[in-house]
Amino acid sequence: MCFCHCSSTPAIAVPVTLNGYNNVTVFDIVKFDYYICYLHKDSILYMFNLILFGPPGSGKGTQSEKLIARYGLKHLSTGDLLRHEIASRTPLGQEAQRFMDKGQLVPDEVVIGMISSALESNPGARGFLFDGFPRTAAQAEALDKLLELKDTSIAVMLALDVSEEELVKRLLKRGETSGRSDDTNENVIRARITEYHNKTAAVADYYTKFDKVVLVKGEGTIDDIFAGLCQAIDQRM
Ligand code: B4P
Repeated sequence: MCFCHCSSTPAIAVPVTLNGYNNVTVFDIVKFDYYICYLHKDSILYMFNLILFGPPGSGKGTQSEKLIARYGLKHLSTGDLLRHEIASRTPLGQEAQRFMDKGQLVPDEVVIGMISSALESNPGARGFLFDGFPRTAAQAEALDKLLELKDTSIAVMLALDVSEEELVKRLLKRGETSGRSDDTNENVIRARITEYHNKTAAVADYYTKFDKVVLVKGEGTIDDIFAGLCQAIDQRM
């Protein structure tokens, strides 16, 4: 089969090796012209990594579930990873709980180590959705370096915009049923929001320098917010 000057997607799939990647099928090749190939965005070679950013209770976890279902990304939530460690009563979990119960961020080295292992254990991912990470400038720099080792980078940071009163209302409501100790006490919730302003908001400044931040309205129905996020992603893909 001749690949040269082929300008449309071929009709049959033939495993080939491209740039060291095995089993790339010709379905992945939308144009193959004089050894220059352009790969379709659905190709297994194209990684799309995004950060879902926002204060506690802004809906990162809620929207992440919908986004990974639509875009086939691997979901990495540091909050979920930490809660898993706590539930498994590991030394790391016990250390993390002391910070989380006070509404404070867990030390950088702990969460960076967790994300590094999670990236290592997902070598075939077509892209990652980072939920609740990075939360400090040091975490952002570490993430960039980890992705660089994989020859990839962050494509976009989607920042959910929600007022403080709405955040407190949502988290107290979740605390009625979630069993999460950091959601039941208003003082702890406000401490988390203060921690966000003191340490996490700067992460948006970091990615703004690279023109990667898109602000998305985070109040309204879950479906409307999801539509806003999808629109921002589709423009960057
Ligand atoms: P996380 O688990 O990341 O969670 P979160 O900030 O509390 O909430 P999220 O924004 O995901 O809100 P959700 O969708 O659930 O962090 C927990 C703690 O872990 C942190 O305080 C910190 O101590 C530690 N931690 C995590 N990552 C860390 C890191 N990188 N470095 C250091 N420490 C770290 O939504 C909240 C509620 O709102 C839900 O009940 C939901 O149903 C509701 N909701 C969502 N969208 C809504 C909408 N549109 N309208 C009404 N309600 C809505």
